[in-house]
Amino acid sequence: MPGFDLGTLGWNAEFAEQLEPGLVPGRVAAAHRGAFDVWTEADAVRAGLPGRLLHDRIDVAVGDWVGMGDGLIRSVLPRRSAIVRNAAGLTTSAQTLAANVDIAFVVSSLGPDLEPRRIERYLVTIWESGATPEIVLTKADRLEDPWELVAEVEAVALGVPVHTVSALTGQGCDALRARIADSTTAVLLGSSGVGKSTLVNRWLGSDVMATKETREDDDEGRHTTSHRQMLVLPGGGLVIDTPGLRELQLWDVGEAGLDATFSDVEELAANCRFADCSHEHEPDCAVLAAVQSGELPEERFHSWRKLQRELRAMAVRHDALLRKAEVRKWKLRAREAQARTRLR
Ligand SMILES: Nc1nc2c(ncn2[C@@H]2O[C@H](COP(=O)(O)OP(=O)(O)OP(=O)(O)O)[C@@H](O)[C@H]2O)c(=O)[nH]1
Ligand SMILES: [Mg+2]
Ligand SMILES: [Zn+2]
Repeated sequence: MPGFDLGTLGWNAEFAEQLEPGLVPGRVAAAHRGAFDVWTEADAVRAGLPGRLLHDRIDVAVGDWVGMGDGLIRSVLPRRSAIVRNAAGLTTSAQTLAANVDIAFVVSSLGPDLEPRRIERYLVTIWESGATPEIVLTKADRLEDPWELVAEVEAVALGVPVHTVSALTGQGCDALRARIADSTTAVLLGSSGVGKSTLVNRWLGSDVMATKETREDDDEGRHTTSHRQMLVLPGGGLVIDTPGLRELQLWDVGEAGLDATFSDVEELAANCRFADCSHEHEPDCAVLAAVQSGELPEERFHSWRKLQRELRAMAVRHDALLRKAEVRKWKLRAREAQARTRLR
């Protein structure tokens, strides 16, 4: 396979400064089990990680810029943005869905399964990531009049653009494509079956990504795309197609994403009598007053509270894990010191 022009992949002076001398820059285009497709100036290679990085459980994601040496990934350059979720499972661990992304498209299909609450959750994660969210509503052709649903989404979007498209008729597809500028990277995130890969294929002008065969509506939910894949769009720009996410568990302990997604609630809260108002029972609580008057929809208020609780719980668990790791390190050091004195 021929090589790539790094500039069109988004390489810039900032990244170049971070690269250790002697290493060759490359961008991770796909992640497979234990191996990565890396695009460099010379070619596209399948590369693994050296034992040291494996041991450190280093997190390599599609979109990462890496330093290559002897056919292995030697280093991961600091990210400009990273979309991180809590990996499903018993323990909390971060999983980077995509790195160095400029725009994150939150994709849902227009229909009965459309869930504004799920979109809110995505927005919190993306605002936290450093990328800019935009909302994409697909399969506009299935509805006579999608505008009521679109309005419901716009109500949770607060200044985030909402695009309505149909990959079947082509409606809105070119306008959406135009959002991805030269040398910038977009990622498509959303449930399985909403039409992410169909959209990518339309932009590429050929069926590069496998899509679901049937157009049965009740077929949504089973995965067709199996791994995250970065693609170069004709005319410039990059897009990362991802397998459908069943759920998006929040990660990161900051509240920046929450504040950005719920700036309407934050604005109200600024008018509460007490600066540390919990918005539960305090007198002159502007948030509760807005819920009572109907200015702030009750569901949105509950959704905000729920996400807030989730972030707090995560922060606490995070702290506990850190403390445990510290204690373990301490004990180990004490034992080593003991062993040394015994040897003397
Ligand atoms: N009617 C209609 N069907 C569409 C549209 N876009 C996609 N589909 C159909 O929806 C189904 C799922 O599309 P995919 O592109 O495979 O969905 P996906 O989001 O990539 O799914 P995963 O890879 O599993 O995450 C396919 O049968 C598509 O033909 C659209 O705009 N209108
Ligand atoms: Mg797909
Ligand atoms: Zn209050």
